Amino acid sequence: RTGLPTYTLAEVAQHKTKETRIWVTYKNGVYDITDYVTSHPGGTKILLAAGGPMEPYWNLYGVHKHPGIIKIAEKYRIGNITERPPAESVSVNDPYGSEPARNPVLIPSSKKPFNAEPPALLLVDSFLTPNELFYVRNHLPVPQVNLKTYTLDVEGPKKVLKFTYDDLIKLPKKSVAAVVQCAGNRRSDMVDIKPVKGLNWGAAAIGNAEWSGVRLSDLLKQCGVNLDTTTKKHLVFEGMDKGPEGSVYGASIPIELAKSLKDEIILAYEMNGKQIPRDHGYPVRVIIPGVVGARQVKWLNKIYLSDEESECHWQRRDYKGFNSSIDWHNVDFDSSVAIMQLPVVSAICDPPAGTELEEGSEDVTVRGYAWSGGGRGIIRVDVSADGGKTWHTAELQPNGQTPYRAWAWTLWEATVPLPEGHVGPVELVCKAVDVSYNVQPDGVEGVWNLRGVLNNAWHRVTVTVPP
Ligand code: MTE
Ligand code: MO
Repeated sequence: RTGLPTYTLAEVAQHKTKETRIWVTYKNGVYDITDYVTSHPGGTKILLAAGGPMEPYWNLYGVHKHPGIIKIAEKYRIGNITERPPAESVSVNDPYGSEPARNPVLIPSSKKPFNAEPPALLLVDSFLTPNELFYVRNHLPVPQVNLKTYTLDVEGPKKVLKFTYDDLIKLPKKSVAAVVQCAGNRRSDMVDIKPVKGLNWGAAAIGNAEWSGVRLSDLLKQCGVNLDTTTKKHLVFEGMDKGPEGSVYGASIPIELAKSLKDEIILAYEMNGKQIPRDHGYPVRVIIPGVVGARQVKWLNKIYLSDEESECHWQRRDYKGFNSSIDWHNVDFDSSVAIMQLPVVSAICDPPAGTELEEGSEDVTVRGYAWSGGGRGIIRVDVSADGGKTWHTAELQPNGQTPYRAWAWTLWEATVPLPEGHVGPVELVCKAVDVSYNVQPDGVEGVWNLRGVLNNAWHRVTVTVPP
């Protein structure tokens, strides 16, 4: 439409709240949706697009794919955008020149290598996190893999077997619903205490998917390895993604852990019933349920047993915990243990921080996730709407998991009353208890560490009731 004022994308980006009015773009139109927000059938989710394009969200939710919606939108049109975002130019020498396309809904914390998380609000919509919304944690460029020439090397004591993709998919298929969580999830809450080195993850560097593939034990057997009797000390995995000096991403788990998980470790070629996307390890990644993301090696190239831990930087010089008095001048990475099973954690996903509740709200409905490493199921989640003084027990969504093999997460919901006539800020807090009665620490201070990993402190989110 012509005759309307024009705005730059930067101008649109300044309109994200009711005070400044809420603007979004669709194609080359600018829309002021402030007055539409409260009547949106999808609730406040529409605010995720505030200050930016609607397309990523419309593509996510099929309900928007009908012509009527454009008509509704046109009522709110206030202008046109002056420019299109510049197309990213790629140089031929860029090691990141052949990265996969990504869903624009993901919020990047770094672009090369690509690291991104979805808005946490979207995590609680489904027990299984959709592939295109699953957080991405890459340390290196995504390798280009040709299915026809791909092989997975599995080294036994006497022979090395090379499994092609076709070999793998012919073997019995096993599925497991399991969380993959980065040790750095919720790192951004640690930064307020003291600076940490690492990507500034919010609370969505976690996802829960159904992974399908081949049992590791089946491949090992074919190579003459019996996990029960082996005297080797570590099970080592190598990826295909290479750094500039040729070193590859890799990881290992102690053999005792491999023994206890046994048939549950899978070499997955499917994620939620679809071929694993490139960002998540196409064509094959290992899934070690209950264990930190860093060991779930993607683009799997090689598996072997060893008396030594993986030599990889991210096994030996990273992804370890320290006390809060250790900093970069006195850290000795050899003095700590590589993170494996993660501690119990939970987070509030809905409402997002900063949400304005409805005027006169008498209660607030809070939703989130909880999970613990090692298959320890969640038995309780507590929610507070007064900064942690009083608690309400959340309702746990049934997830079909057994208590000591609960690899998947637990989604929960609680409606918590607010004091009568309350206006102003409300500090929402959640904390979970696992089947071993492990609990979360109340504050970040005690668990702060220089790399900002393992933040499982009570999760706090402040929202407000307008006057
Ligand atoms: N595997 C390879 N080959 N390269 C990597 O950079 N990152 C690890 C792990 N496996 C990584 C990898 C880390 S730290 C995490 S948290 C998970 O993959 C993230 O998995 P996702 O990107 O599928 O969410
Ligand atoms: Mo990670």
